[in-house]
Amino acid sequence: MVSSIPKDSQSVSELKEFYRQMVLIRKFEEAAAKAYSVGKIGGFLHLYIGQEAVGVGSIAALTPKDYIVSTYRDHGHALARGLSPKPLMAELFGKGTGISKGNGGSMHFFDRNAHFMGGHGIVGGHISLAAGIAFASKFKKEDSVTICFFGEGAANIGSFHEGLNLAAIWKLPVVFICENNHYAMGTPEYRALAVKDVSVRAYAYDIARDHIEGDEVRKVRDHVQVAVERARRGEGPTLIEVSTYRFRGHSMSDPAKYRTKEELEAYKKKDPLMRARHELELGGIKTEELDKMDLEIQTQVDEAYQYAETSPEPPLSQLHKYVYSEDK
Ligand SMILES: Cc1ncc(C[n+]2csc(CCOP(=O)(O)OP(=O)(O)O)c2C)c(N)n1
Repeated sequence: MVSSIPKDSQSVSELKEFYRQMVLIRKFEEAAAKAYSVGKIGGFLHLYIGQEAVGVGSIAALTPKDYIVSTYRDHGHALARGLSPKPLMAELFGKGTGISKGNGGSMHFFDRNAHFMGGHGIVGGHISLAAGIAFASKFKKEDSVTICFFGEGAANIGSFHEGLNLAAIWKLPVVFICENNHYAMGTPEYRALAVKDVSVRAYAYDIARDHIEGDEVRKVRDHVQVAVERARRGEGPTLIEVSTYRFRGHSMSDPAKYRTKEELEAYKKKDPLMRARHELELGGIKTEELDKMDLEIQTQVDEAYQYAETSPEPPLSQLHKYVYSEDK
């Protein structure tokens, strides 16, 4: 691991904030996994553990007026956007205090005020929705950029190509971020993907491209920032592939037998949290301070868990609400 040491106090405090967000995501998801295994969470639960630096670094390049469109693996993106862990955990528990009022669950976090436009369960379907959101903000002259996260499996879906084509033609302010964790459920990328690097598909639409390793949070932010600024200047979309790895199975029901222990251990050596922690220590932050931070975040997660557990179920009368738009 080649470490890049934060050079000044501003870089140290920035990295500290990124570390805090990444630890929050990890501890939030560890708590969620525990709740799932004792039956407190139903439906699906896809964990982001191992990929934290991608969401945190990318979202750090945005302003509050920018939009985020995510997949079913959306917990990390929502937390990096600054959404409170309490309504997010309550959503996992299907409670009425959840961010989507308990109607959506893990895959469907949504917060319009925070410009967090889901949480989507259909692989790749949301990529053309992101192009639509970018079109709307361009049309309304909002000066907002949309970023859209998806996996390498989604890059083989028709909606990926439709979304990129329209975004290119209309020079939409959108950044497509492919989080290549090398497996689509149990399918390794080489069995399903015709290219070795998804970002080369940008050539087919004559748009900008980039490729980054996803274990260094500040590097991810720097690269995504270039693309976000390009989009904001009206110069159109970028397709970025970020190479990353999920440490857990595809979802909680997947024991991940299709990959070797050795492969997993090799990627764990590139854990983005470990890297950030190491760089902070090299930048002069004491281990005790980082341990204290970890403990404070654990308390925040424990409180979110408690909030979710003790929150009421949504009322039965809500069952058909929020399904179709209603007269105001
Ligand atoms: C259109 C569609 N086909 C299949 C599925 C089932 N499915 C859910 S996740 C997934 C794998 C997607 O992998 P990838 O896009 O690489 O994202 P990752 O899960 O690795 O983050 C599949 C096939 C689905 N939800 N939607």
